[in-house]
Amino acid sequence: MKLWYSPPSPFARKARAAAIELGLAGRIEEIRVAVAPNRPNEEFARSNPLIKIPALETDAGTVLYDSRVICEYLDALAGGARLFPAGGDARWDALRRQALADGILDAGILRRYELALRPEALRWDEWLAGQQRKVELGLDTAEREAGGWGDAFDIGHLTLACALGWLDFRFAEQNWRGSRPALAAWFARAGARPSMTQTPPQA
Ligand SMILES: N[C@@H](CCC(=O)N[C@@H](CS)C(=O)NCC(=O)O)C(=O)O
Repeated sequence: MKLWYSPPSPFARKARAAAIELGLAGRIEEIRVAVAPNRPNEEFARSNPLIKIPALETDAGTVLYDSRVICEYLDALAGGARLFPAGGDARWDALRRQALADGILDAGILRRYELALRPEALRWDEWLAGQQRKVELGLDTAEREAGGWGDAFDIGHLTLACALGWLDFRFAEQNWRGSRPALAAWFARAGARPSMTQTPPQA
């Protein structure tokens, strides 16, 4: 299998960390690719028409995207029901948690693009604040839940760990831990897993 990724990408990290959790990393060749919404990578577009990472080419030659599909594919390849509970409340809880963490990342990445790519004169402060509100409310929700997670680690926890690691990487000055002690304590444990320590975001 081939995985298109870039070192800072939290969504690509989801796929890389899932592969490690599932014992599949050795079967994946990682291909580094540069993407940015203002510079469409036309060569990569031939593999993923959305021109986003991650994308995974299976051994059968099918290209899968996005991170949610790739992670669930890897889970199935590893026998199933490892990161994605098979059914019942546990499944909906894990998928909802994944959506929460993906949503934190979506809002955070839109802010990152606005701040890093859009010319300063064209920035829209209310829009930036609206995205930040989503990040804060998402983190507050995780804070209320984190005390009950123990050492469970499903796709929702994995995604949240990627999101928190990315916030530390891109927006450390926001100090998300400041008002969220339960989430901070959880992340201190989750972030120590090999799947996390082997995939830190890098510039
Ligand atoms: N929902 C997608 C989001 C992927 C995504 O936004 N990836 C970013 C990098 S972290 C990207 O490729 N951005 C390029 C662009 O937006 O053009 C997923 O879960 O894979």
